[in-house]
Amino acid sequence: TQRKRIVAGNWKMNGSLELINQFAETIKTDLYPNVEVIFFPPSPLLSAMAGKGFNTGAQTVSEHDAGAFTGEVEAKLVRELGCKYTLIGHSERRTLFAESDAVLVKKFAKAQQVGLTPILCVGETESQRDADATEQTIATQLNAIIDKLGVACLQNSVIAYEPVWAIGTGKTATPEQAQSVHKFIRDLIASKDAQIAATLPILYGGSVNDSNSELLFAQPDIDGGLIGGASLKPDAFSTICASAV
Ligand code: G2H
Repeated sequence: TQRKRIVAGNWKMNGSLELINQFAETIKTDLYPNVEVIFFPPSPLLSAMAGKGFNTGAQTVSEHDAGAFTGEVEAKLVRELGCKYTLIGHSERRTLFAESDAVLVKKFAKAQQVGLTPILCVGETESQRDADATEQTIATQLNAIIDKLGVACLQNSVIAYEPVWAIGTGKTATPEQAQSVHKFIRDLIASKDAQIAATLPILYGGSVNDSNSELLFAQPDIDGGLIGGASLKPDAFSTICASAV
C-alpha cells in the first residue's frame, strides 16, 4: 500500500538514560526502509532520546496552554524538544487517569495546533467484547473526535487499535480479530472521507512481540504496531521493526 508503516515503542513509565544508550547501539533506523520508528519514552527523557537521532513522541500532553498546571506537560514544549508525535487516549490514560472522550478531543486538537501528529488510541475492554459491543465502543471513541473536529482532522493523525484485554496481558488479538477491527475503523472513516481512510495508518497494539508481529503486520489494514513491553528490549524491538519492512 501507499500507507506509511510505523513501529512505535511506548515505554510507559519505564526506561532510563542507560536504556537510551542501549537502543542507540542496537537500533539503526536506516535498516528499516519505509518504516517510521518512533519512541515514546517518559517525558523527562525526550530530549536525550531526540539527541540520539530517534523519532520521538510524548505519551500524553496537556490540553492546556502554558500556565499553572503543576505536573502537566505542554504540547508546544514537546514540539520544541523535537518530537513529531504524541499518543492520545492510551487506555491507561482513559482508565487510570480518567481521561474522557471530551478531554481527549481537546488534547487531540491541541497536539495538532502545535504541529504534533496525534496517535489516537482506541479499544474495547474484555466485557465489551464479550457483550458484542466492540464495534460500538470503537465507533463512539472515534466519533467523539470526528463529530467535534471534523473528519479532516484525521488527515494528519494515526489511529492505534489496542484491545484493552490484550494490553500487557500476553493475550494478543489474533491477526484475524485485529484485521476485522482495523477494517471496521477504515470503513467507518471511509464512509465520511474515502481518501483520508485510504491513507490513514492504523496500528495494532496489545502484547505485540518479536514472534507475533510479522503475521499481524501482514494483514491488509494493519500498518504497523504500538509496542509496550517488547519495546523495552532492544533485540526484540529491532526484530519487530524488521518485520514491518
Ligand atoms: C499496549 C501496548 C503498548 P503492551 O498498551 O501501548 O503495551 O505491548 O505491553 O501490551
